[in-house]
Amino acid sequence: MDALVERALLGDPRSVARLISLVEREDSASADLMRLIYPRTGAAHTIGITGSPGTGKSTLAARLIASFREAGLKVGVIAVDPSSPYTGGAILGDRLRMQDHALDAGVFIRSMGSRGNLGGLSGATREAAHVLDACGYDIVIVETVGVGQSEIDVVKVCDTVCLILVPGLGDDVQIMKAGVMEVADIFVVNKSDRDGAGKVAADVKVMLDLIPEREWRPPVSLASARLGEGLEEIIKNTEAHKAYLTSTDEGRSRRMAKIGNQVEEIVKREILRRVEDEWKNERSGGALEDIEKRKTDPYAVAEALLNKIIK
Ligand SMILES: Nc1nc2c(ncn2[C@@H]2O[C@H](COP(=O)(O)OP(=O)(O)O)[C@@H](O)[C@H]2O)c(=O)[nH]1
Ligand SMILES: [Mg+2]
Repeated sequence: MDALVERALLGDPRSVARLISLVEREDSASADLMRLIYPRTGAAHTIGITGSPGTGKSTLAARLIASFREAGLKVGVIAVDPSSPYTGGAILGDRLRMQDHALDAGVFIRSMGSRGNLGGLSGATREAAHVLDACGYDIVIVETVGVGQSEIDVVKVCDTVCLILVPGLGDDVQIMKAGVMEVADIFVVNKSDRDGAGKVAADVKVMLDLIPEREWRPPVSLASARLGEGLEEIIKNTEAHKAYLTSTDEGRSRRMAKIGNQVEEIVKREILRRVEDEWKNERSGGALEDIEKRKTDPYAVAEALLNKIIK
């Protein structure tokens, strides 16, 4: 693995891709890899882009990639959205968007499936982001559909969460969707080339007024990813949020909370992994039959299993 890591750290895209495949497997090799690369992380700015399907996340991501590239930054993209045009590393669907970047060595695009089973997707996604960070990508964009809890968990791993809203989707539904609102650091009302974008932005601001005042008040801006409008403001807002995270006490305590959360998640995932392994053994050893015959009971079996995994 060391040679592979070395090549990846030097920026070889194929080695980077292999490391990400490794973290996707969620086995113990992934933990070993993280120990190797974690000291090299910390420089990247990880930006989560979330919002309902069709709000323009991929289109906006492609625009942002172009802007960051113009600024000379290397960009990694993790798409946790099965419908993203870059599914499978290939450019599908709306072919126009990503192909400009497909041949650019400063851009690495990877899509991650939703097959993670140990505590959802967020672990593998975070580790993939760590890989990109360590391998020299200055910006890591994580695109995900803002629909279930697991997607919210995915964006939570990012430094800055950008929620995309659009006019005409039934604002109450999109805005009030439990959980997403609370994790958003930046709001973007996309498709400003359509009617009603200003109204959505005004509604969001009213709603933000109801949230207890914090040092960071999420900015709300209008954009048209299709026309390439409003990008400077989004980038300015992400930079301001990054500065807040690194230079204020509140930002620091939010970063610390995320680190604590990460440790907890790693522990939970590891416990789940061990439970699954051990339970497989017990089952093939006849534990279910023994319970059925009342030779033992579910509680005793569970306790024996717990004793075995907590070594
Ligand atoms: N009118 C308009 N359409 C847009 C804009 N941004 C994206 N779209 C279109 O919205 C559709 C969904 O975009 P996509 O980026 O795939 O959304 P995602 O599902 O959130 O990733 C596509 O047909 C885009 O061309 C915009 O700013 N204005
Ligand atoms: Mg998409």
